[in-house]
Amino acid sequence: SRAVTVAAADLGASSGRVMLARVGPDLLDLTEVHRFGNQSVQLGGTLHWDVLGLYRGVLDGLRAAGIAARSSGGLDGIGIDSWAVDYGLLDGTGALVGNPVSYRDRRTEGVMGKVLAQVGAEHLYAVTGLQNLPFNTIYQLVAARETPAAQAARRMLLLPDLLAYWLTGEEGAEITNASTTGLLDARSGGWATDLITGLGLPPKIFPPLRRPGDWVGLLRPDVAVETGLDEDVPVLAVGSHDTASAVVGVPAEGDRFAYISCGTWSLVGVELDAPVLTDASRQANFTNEAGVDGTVRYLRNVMGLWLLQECLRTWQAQGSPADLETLLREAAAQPPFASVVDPDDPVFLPPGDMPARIADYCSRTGQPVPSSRAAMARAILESLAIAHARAVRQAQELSGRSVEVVHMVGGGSRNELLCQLTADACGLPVTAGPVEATALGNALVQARALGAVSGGLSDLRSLLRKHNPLRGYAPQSTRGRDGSTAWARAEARVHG
Ligand code: LFR
Repeated sequence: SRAVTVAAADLGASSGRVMLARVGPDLLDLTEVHRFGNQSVQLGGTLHWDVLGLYRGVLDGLRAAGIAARSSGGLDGIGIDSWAVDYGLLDGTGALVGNPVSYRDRRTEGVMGKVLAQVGAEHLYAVTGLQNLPFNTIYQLVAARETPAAQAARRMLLLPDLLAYWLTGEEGAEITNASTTGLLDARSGGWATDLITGLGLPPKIFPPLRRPGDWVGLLRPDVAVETGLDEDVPVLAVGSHDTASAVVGVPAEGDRFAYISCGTWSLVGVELDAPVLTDASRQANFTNEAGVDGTVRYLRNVMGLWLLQECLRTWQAQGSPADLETLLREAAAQPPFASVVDPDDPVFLPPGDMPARIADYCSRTGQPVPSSRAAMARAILESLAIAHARAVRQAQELSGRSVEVVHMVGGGSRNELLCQLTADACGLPVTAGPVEATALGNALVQARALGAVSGGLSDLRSLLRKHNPLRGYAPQSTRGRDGSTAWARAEARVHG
């Protein structure tokens, strides 16, 4: 089998990138060819994504990828992944109706409660196996059910599928991302039609499903012209939910590992063969999202570095930006456990003045308000470490899988303080890297579909271990099983 050259477009809540990967049986090489910012936009009281800006970023990236790939014989494939749950609606002519809305928009406030009262939380979990987040597609669609855009819709396409549609003209819903909608049946793997009709949503808007590795289609002629690529370059389905691609990109050996895909969110969990649909799992709000190769991503969302990102954005908007590297160095020197928050508190979900919300949380809970930016950063990172450790522990308890190492991947795995604090809080070794696990997972699934590499996830992962420098963090304080350590006491302050 010959090596292939593929473009992996990975869209995150704060930036998008197109990476060029060369993959072969003993080759895995990744270069960034284009990076662009992404920010949601408030418009007329609704928080939108700049979806055309994202599409332009993908086109620019593909053009750059095509140029960079010339020396290796051109591009062999294109794969797209992004964050989950958000979507665009198409009318009967294939035109976008309305601009896609961000999952952080307030239109879903109160909707989850109403839907749960109608269909029953137990029933919903039994059907979908999905954690309840207020922004799941199911709640967004119900919130917008009566709008003219929804009335005009012929199709609902999740964001990576929408971009793939614009590139190829082919409609579909890739399953790893479809599994985050709250409208997919966890057992049958198909759309949960009874649930859909019961909620007054039109079943016809849900496109046929496709799997990672499936052929989506060839570039439209106008797109080929626009990007300078050949028309015969295929778009391939990958784990189009970024977290699904990130989990492929976890360089683990064996199955006794937990992962933390660490970016705007921290997605914390284990990889399983079968879903866990117990009542304890439902109450702990663990999710069974579809992974690549029929695996189950059994995990929980932890609010993640969003808390720090929003602090930085607030300080910047106030005219006194902070330098992240300096801030983290100062945070490392701060006294431990001054104040901790539950990062998953819903007050932290919307965009806005994060330092004020954290200060507020601290005074509400009788803790000192962080007196400096360094103290604020320390409080955030310790709070995340506590939440990481709690989710790793619960994932083991609820699934029966035991964990010997925690893999941190994604942008957050570059944050040495967060990695060390996570190792300490878990009482487990942390292996950090790769930073670009998502793009690597995206590229590996394409390369396998194109026949350049073969085997299961464990084979793809050994390629990752061989070609990526990883960094290890040993836990510096062990967590007593009786819960008497400083970390356990700190956890008790938020989960008393
Ligand atoms: C991470 C992620 C999470 C999903 C959240 C919102 O980027 O995809 O998995 O819960 O974004 O879509």
